[in-house]
Amino acid sequence: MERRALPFYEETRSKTYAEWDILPLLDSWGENVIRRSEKSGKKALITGVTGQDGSYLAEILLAKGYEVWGMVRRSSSPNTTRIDHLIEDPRGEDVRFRLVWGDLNDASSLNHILRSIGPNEVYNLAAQSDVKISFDIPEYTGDITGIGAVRLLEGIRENGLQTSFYQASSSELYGKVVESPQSETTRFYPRSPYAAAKAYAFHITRNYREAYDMFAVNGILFNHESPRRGLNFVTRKITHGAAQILAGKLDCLFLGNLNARRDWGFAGDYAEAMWLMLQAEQPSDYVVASGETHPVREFCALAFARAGLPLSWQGEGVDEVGLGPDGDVLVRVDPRYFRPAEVDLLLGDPTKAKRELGWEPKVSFMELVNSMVDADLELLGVKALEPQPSTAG
Ligand code: NAP
Ligand code: F7E
Repeated sequence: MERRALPFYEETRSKTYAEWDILPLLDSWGENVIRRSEKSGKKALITGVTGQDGSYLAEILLAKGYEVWGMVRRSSSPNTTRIDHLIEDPRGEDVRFRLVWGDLNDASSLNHILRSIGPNEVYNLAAQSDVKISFDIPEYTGDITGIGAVRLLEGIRENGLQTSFYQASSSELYGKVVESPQSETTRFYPRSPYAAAKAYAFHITRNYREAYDMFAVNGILFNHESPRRGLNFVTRKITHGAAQILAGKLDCLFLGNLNARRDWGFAGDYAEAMWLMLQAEQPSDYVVASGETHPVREFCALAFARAGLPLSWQGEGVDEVGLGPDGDVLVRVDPRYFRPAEVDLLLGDPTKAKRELGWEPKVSFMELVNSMVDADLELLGVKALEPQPSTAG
């Protein structure tokens, strides 16, 4: 019997991610990840299922035969766009993907969810995840991104559940880095309210492992991106911006610190690492990274070139501009996007995850850039310009 998707909300949407996001990229990433396999008998709860990572993880777990429960918070407009393609009629038989209302700031909802589902695995991906915005709403960020983790851990402990717990820790913990590359033994130096909140969540997760013998682990994930990345993060802002310029909807893209360097990978690969961590014999914390670092300027140049808008850079500091093939200014610096304290360089060492978990990323940096640009061009219904003749030589 063919399954009929029923939106979580009593509304219909014209376009879902499924229509444009399952790109050739995924050919190199894995099989059609949405296809389900035989039931594994395992139940997983994902907080943050509506986010970038939550949507990939849900696909991966469904493909592995899990029954997947996603926690969704109330919002005034639909926030399930990334998972609409997974939603089924809850009245159907053998429903494998279910959504429940809850919020990381509401312990009673978390306790109720944990008690009634009794999951084998909990993936805590929910967070106020925007570093820049965390300077504007520091207390809220501490409550959700930090204290939220202990609300879940307590819920598991108090309900006497035998549940493995994954905490979405972050390379932002390294902040003003004390060494490069950063590994599991590198000292933390948080540089934002977001990173300070993640530091609390990291340590409380480790503490529950040691104090209560829980299978509770931290994945210290470096930046990971995809066509599903939020528009306020720099990679997606750039790829969407290039597409908007081609569509005639934007004249110039304004960015912040072009010199910041990040270790970027593909979110689908990183979601696979989350699952691997909970299958390990012993609970431990792992760095997940590509082992390469690139400046924002380079990501921007590659993305614009993919769109057929090769840039040449002129000027310095806040006066630096990226000129398009016709000499138009397509990229400018706007200090409003600078942060009160910046993380200048991140470069991860994923040796432990590769050795102990057998984790290997399948999508390269160039494939990531290209797939994000291609997805945004398709989303906005435009094509890349023909490659321009080289002016060099
Ligand atoms: P994201 O796209 O911003 O998703 C965040 C998720 O958290 C969304 O589902 C959001 O719901 C949910 N959420 C926010 N506040 C909540 C609350 N009070 N109660 C319940 N849910 C709430 O983030 P992501 O990129 O997928 O990242 C997933 C996790 O990994 C986050 O914890 C992030 O901090 C961490 N992390 C991310 C990266 C990265 O490069 N992506 C690297 C390291 C660590 P709405 O959809 O309703 O907003
Ligand atoms: O910034 C610089 C900015 O916002 C990357 C989150 O998922 O990864 C993410 O945090 C860099 C920074 O990501 C703009 O200053 C320049 O140096 O894409 P981002 P992030 O802050 O690294 C970590 C691992 C997480 O854990 C977080 O949850 O790019 N940058 N110009 C800009 N950044 C933004 N957002 N916008 C700009 O215009």
